Amino acid sequence: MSYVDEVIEQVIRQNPNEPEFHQAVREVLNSIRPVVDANEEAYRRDALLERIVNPERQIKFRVPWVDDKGQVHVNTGYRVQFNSALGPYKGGIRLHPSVNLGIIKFLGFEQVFKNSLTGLPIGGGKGGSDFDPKGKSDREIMAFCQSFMNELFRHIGADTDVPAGDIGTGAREIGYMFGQYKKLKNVYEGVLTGKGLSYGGSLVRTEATGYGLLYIVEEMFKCHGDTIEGKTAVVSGAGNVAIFAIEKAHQLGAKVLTCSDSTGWVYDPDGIDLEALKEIKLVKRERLTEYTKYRPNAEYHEGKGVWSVKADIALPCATQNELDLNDAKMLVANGVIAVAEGANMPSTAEAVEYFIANGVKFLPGKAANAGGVATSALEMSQNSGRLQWSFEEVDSKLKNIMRNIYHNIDNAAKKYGYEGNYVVGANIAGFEKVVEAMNAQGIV
Ligand code: NDP
Ligand code: 2IT
Repeated sequence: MSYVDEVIEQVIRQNPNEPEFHQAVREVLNSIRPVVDANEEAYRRDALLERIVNPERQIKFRVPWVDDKGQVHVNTGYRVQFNSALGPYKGGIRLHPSVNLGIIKFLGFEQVFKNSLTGLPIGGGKGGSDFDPKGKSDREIMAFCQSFMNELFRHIGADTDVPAGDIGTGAREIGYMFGQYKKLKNVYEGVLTGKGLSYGGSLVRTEATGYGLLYIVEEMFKCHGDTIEGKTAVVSGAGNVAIFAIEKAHQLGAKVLTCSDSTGWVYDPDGIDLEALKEIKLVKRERLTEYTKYRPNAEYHEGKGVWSVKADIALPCATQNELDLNDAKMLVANGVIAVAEGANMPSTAEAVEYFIANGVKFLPGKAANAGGVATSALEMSQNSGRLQWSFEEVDSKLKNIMRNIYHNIDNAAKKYGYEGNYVVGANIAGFEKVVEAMNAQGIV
């Protein structure tokens, strides 16, 4: 049996009931087969793949908090410090009832290679809790965030591990966590990113993932003699990533027809009204059912459905495995040209295979949504230097990073005979840098 297959089998055996982690490991290890085959003897001797798939450290802890009625709740907190070969662990905190160790491990594993692709000095990690922020008062959110930090603070630091936002964690939550960290450690440092602008945040970080997604799509189109201007797009999600992906898509001249949340989706034939969407989601924290009150010509549908709408570009920006083989077939039948993942692993393995087999230009999340964490790393640089860069400066650095990622993954795919396969390109390019750093640092 090949070394890759042995390690995949081992991961499944040793990490039962973690299907998302298995899926992420399978995708990466299958992609890097050409590199592993060329180095099999040395990699086996050094147990390189076993070291890559085992997190350096996993922390699981109790998070007790009191609701507004005086009732005590207990959630579970996680931080998986996956790989520090390239720099301090870096990755978001997900607050969602579906969170479990396997989901945090899949996200942490992906983060290692994504962070490598940014070209910046950041290792990979991820954290979160099964806490559900929906419907909670600000005081309840603060109580949860403070309790979460009461344990997490001893494991993180500006040079150790720097968490940030993800599903359910935005500027409000980061603010409460930062305040509690400072209180407990008596240190004012860039221990979290995605901070508010008044206390060390970076301009463009809020927009970075969505903007970066469109910058890499733009570069890919440019290299194929095409542009985003005049194209139609379907977007899923209505959170941080989706909103700013829609904003940049509109700025670049595309028309975005859809967005969604966990209860339903919106089709707006005139293009999503961003003012309305921001008001509903960022200001009022309401459901998408409200959208048609602002836009009577739009349609609201319960459940899932954005992938049934005909468009040139599809941008899944909600969550893992939200786009399956049937969705991929509908998109291809409707003539989709490009799919770029704003979310982490939103397409199932079968969907990805179908896109690639049908000549769709497919940009995987670890490349396409890397603009968020890249701008987090720029926030870390500004914090270390006690500086604040202008919007234009950060935005132009972000644009360059996304262009470089595109060329890096495109070249890696070509080098190994997989031209146009950006999944293989991203995994190989991300992997090679991590391996070089791990080899240089010895068996640790
Ligand atoms: P938000 O919490 O801001 O928004 C998430 C959006 O996705 C919401 O509209 C939410 O709907 C929807 N959603 C979440 N879970 C589900 C689900 N199980 N089924 C259907 N819809 C769902 O998160 P972000 O925008 O920050 O994150 C979106 C994705 O992007 C995630 O995969 C995240 O890991 C990834 N990502 C985020 C980055 C960042 O900088 N924030 C960087 C890189 C990747 P509802 O509100 O109804 O739950
Ligand atoms: O998945 C991701 O890359 C993020 N949620 C952002 C992580 C970060 O540290 O900014």
